[in-house]
Amino acid sequence: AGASQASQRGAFILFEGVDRCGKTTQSRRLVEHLQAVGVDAELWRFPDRTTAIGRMIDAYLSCKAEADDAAMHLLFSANRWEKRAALLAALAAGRTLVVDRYAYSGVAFTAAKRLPGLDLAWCQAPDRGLPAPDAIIYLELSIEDAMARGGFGGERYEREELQREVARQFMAMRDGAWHVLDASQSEGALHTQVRNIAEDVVDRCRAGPRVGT
Ligand code: DGP
Ligand code: NA
Ligand code: NA
Repeated sequence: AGASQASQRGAFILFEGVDRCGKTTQSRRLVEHLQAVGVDAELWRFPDRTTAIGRMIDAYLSCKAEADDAAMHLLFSANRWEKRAALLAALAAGRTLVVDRYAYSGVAFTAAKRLPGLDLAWCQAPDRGLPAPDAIIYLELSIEDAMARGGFGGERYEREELQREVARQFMAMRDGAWHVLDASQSEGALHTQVRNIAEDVVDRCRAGPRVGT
C-alpha cells in the first residue's frame, strides 16, 4: 500500500485455449484469488462485445450477421486496439489484468479457416504492436474432452473440425513464454497450478519495467 505501490505495474496474464477448455472459470477463480490475497486484479475478456465494434462481432459470432472473413479478422483486432490505451493505463496504475482470450485467439481462429491469402503472417500483422502479455496460460484440452463437456453451443466457431484446426494453430504459436496446462484435470488442481504461475508473474512485474509496445 501507499506511494510505492503506484510505481509498480500490474501483470498482464492471458488465458488461451479452444472453446470449453475452462478458461472462463479459471480466469474468474484466479481474479477472486488474487483479490483475496490483496492484489489489485480485474478480469477482462476479448472480444469485448460491449463496444460498437464488439456489437458487430457479437452479431457475427451469434450468426445474426454474415461478413467477410478478412474484414471480421480486422474487426477482432480493432477490438483489441480500441482497448489498448485503457489496458496500458490499468497496468501502469498497478492493476493486474487477467484476460480471457486475446491476439493468439485472433490468429488461431482465422488461420484455422485456411482461406487463400489469410496465412499465418497475414493473420498476425494487424495485432503487431499491441501490448504483449507477461504470461500466457494455455489450457490444453482435447476436442473429444471439450465436446464431452456438454458439446459446443450454437456460436459460429463451435464446430468439431474447426476447433481441431484451432488447436493445431495454437500449438504452432507456442514458445517459451507459454505455460501449457492439462485442462482435463480437476478444476481445483488446475486452479492451484494457475495460481502458482500467476503469483510468480505478479511478483516479477512488481519489480520489472513498465509495459510498452
Ligand atoms: P468467447 O467469448 O471467449 O467464447 O469467444 C467467442 C468466440 O470467438 C470463440 O469461438 C473464439 C472466437 N474468437 C475470439 N477472439 C477471436 C478473434 O480475434 N478472431 C476470431 N476470428 N475469432 C475469435
Ligand atoms: Na465460446
Ligand atoms: Na472472448
